[in-house]
Amino acid sequence: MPTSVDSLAAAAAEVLRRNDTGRFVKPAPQVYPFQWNWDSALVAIGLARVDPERGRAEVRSLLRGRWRDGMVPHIVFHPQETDYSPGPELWGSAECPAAPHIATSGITQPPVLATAVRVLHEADPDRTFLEEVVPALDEWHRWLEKERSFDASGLVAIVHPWESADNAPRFDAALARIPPRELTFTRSDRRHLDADERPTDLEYGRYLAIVDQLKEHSYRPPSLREAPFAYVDLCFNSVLAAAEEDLAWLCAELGEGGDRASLAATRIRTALETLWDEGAASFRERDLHGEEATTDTVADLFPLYAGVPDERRALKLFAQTLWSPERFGPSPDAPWPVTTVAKSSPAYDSLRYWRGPVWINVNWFLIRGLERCNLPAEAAELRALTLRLVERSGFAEYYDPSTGAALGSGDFSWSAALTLDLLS
Ligand code: 9WN
Repeated sequence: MPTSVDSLAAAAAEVLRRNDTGRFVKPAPQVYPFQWNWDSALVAIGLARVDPERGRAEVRSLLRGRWRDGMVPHIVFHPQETDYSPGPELWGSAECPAAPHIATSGITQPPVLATAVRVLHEADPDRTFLEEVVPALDEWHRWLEKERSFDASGLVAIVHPWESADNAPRFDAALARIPPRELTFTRSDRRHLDADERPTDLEYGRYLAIVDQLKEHSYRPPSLREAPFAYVDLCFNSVLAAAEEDLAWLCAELGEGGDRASLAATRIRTALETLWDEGAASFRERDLHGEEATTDTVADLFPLYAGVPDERRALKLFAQTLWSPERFGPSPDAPWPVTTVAKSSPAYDSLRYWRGPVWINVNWFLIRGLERCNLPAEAAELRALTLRLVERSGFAEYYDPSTGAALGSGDFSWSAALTLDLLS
């Protein structure tokens, strides 16, 4: 394992080079052979540090999968790779009126892309590139506003767990209402990864049942109330608030009015502020269909990333929640932060995917959030521990908070990309 900053950066850049298919950087060498939405945006943020031109190509490549109504899909199935199931056949995007020529999924993912374009532009200004991609970013955000908002607050709902941290326990109650469908294929993740580290077959059956129902309406349910799953995810909304601000910044760079984006950002941030729970020292999210949401997942801390809490709340959230040894912070028996589920929660599982393990992208969002909320020393502490974890265990998809051991896929692109950003 590399030990110095230079060799860590070189190793990270090498992972991105190896995962580069020529058309896009795949999230991982074997497990994820296609182009995923927020993976590509996070990869572009890392590429901004070493090869901005390649970063711009990553953005262009993702936008090739854009739907005619503006949605940027969660997966673009570039044709040359096939070792992933469920693949393009599940989605049948060719049958959907708004779909592009290239096969894609019918749902979206947290909109990090405008932020990535801003990071690229700050690292290496390129006005022509902005002129090319800013209209697409604006259309995607407008699409979210139109298709996914459910009241005047500006908050949006996700319609599938795959639109965020899929098997996080916050979705359990909502998913329990969905009758699972039979798995008619062999899960490709099982060929590469330990079943204890991945969602169960029952969860997969429910994910597929939601897709089936959404597909009946070409992935555009007549209303969110009629969607089988509709959840006001704090990770997604906080990422959107920050992305709207970044889009407004990009519009200003082009000398264009970014009023819509800037107003949207303010509205979402104001709405997020009202979700603060003083007793829990964190924010609270909700299931649009009225079930009690499972709380105490790291999404509750995401409004930090959008700069929502004032200094008092940010400090309280840090001291009593993010850094609390019983909840998400380092403790003697689990010294690696930030856990994706509070250790005090009955749902906490140190091995399984989004149900406890540490993820580098989550830490990166929180580090930016702490900086933004005026807690630079706390941000530096988390950054140092995050880099130490990567140095020790490599660029894993996720990590066991107790041992720091690598879990999921190795050579994971966004872990490498965000290491480059954290080092810069
Ligand atoms: C389903 C690619 C993606 C990430 C998601 C992560 C995982 C896919 C899967 O991998 O999801 O979309 O096969 O489980 O949950 O965040 O974008 O890295």
